[in-house]
Amino acid sequence: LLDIVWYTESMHAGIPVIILDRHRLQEREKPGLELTVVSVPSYACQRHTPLLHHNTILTDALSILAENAELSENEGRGVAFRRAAALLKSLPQEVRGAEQLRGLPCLGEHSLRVIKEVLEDGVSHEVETTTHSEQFKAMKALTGIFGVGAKTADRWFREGIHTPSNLQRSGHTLNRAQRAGVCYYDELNLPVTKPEAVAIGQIVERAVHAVLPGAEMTLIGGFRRGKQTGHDVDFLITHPDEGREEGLMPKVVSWLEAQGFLLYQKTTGNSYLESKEGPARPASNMDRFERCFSIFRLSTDNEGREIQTGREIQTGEGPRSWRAVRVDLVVSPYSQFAFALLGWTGSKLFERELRRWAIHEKAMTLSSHALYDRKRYLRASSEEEIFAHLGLEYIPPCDRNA
Ligand code: DCT
Ligand code: MG
Repeated sequence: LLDIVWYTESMHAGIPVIILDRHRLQEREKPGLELTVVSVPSYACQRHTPLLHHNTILTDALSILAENAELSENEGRGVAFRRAAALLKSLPQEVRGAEQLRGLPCLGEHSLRVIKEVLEDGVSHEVETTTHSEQFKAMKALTGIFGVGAKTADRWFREGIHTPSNLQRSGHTLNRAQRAGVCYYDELNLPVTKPEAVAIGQIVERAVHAVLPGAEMTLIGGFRRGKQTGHDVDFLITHPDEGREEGLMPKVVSWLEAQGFLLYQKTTGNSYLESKEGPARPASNMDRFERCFSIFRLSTDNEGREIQTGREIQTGEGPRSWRAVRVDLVVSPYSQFAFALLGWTGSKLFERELRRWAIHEKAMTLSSHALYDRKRYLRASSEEEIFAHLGLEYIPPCDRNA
C-alpha cells in the first residue's frame, strides 16, 4: 500500500497537481498548499472505482490498446492495460503530468509511455494506428456478432472477411447463435438503456413468479454498478428454500417463449455437485450455474404491456415497434447467492482482482460459487461477509467500476 499526496498550489490555479509520498511531503511542504492524502493500493478490489472519473481521455486510450490485445488473444497484455486504466479511474483528480504518477502501482512501462504521449501531444500514435488498422476494425465488427469469438473472427479475417455483410456473402455455415447474431447485428450493437433493462426486468420477474412463486430476481452486471447503458442485461434468480430453484430455468424459458418474448435462447444446465462440505471446488473460473443466453424481443411502442422505452428501430423494411436485446439469466442456489451476486456484478477486472487477491494475499480460492480457505468452505449470506472473509474493506457495487 502506498500513501500519496496530491497537492495543488491554490494561488496558481491550473498549475499541475503534484503527487508526493509521505516522506517527500515533509521536505516540500509549503504554506498555501491544499493537501489531499489518498491511498492507492495495488489491487483494484482494494480501491473505490466510480463510474464517472477524472481521467477518461487517458483511460479511453488504454482501453483501446487493451481491447486490441484481447482481440489478438494476448490476455496478459490486455490485463496490463486494463489494470493501468483501472488505476487512473480510481484517482481523485485529473492527471496533468506524468511526474504525478511516480510511485503509483499498476502502471507498466508501456502504459506509462502511452499516458505520457497523450498528456503531451493529446493523442497516442499507437492508439491512432490501432483504431485505424483494418485488422482492428474487422475484428471488432466480427466479434460484434453474437456467437463469434476472437478465434473465429481471426480465421475469417485471414480469409478476407471484414464485415458481417462480407460474412453473409461468404457462404460460411453459421451456427444458430451466429445466425441470430447476424440477423440482429445492428440492434445488438446498440447500447441497451436503463429503461429497457427495467422493462425487461419486469417481464423476467413475471415469468419467474409465474413458474415459481417466492423466487427472487436481481439485476446484476453493469446496471447493478450504476451504468446507464450496457451491451446486455444480466439477471440472477434464486429461491429462499434451497432446492426449489432446481430445474427453474427451463420453466422460465418456456414461459417466456410461449409469450413470444424470446428471439433466441440457449440454456446450459448446472454442473455443480453440492455436498455437505459445500459446493464442489471449481476446476476453473468458469461458472457452473444454470444459465440462459438469450435475445429478447422488447416492445418499444405504447401497445406493448411493457414500459414504453421510446425507441423506434429502423430496419430494411422500415420502422418496427420492437427491438432485440441480449439478456443473460443465471440461477443460483440460495446458499451460493452472495457469491453469485458478487461474481456477476463485475466489472470483469474487479472480479479478476478479487480472485487474484484471494489467492496471492490470502491463500484462498474465490469463485461465483464459494470461497475456500484451503480445504475449509467459508459460508457467506451477503457480499459484505465475503469482503470480510477476504480481509477487504467493503466496496459497494457503484465503486466496482474498475
Ligand atoms: N464476468 C466476469 N468475467 C467474465 C465475464 C463476466 O467476471 N469473463 C462477470 C462480471 C460482469 C458480469 O459477469 C456480467 O458480464 P457482462 O455483461 O459481460 O459485463 P457488464 O459489466 O454487465 O458489461 P455490459 O454493461 O457491457 O453488459
Ligand atoms: Mg452486462
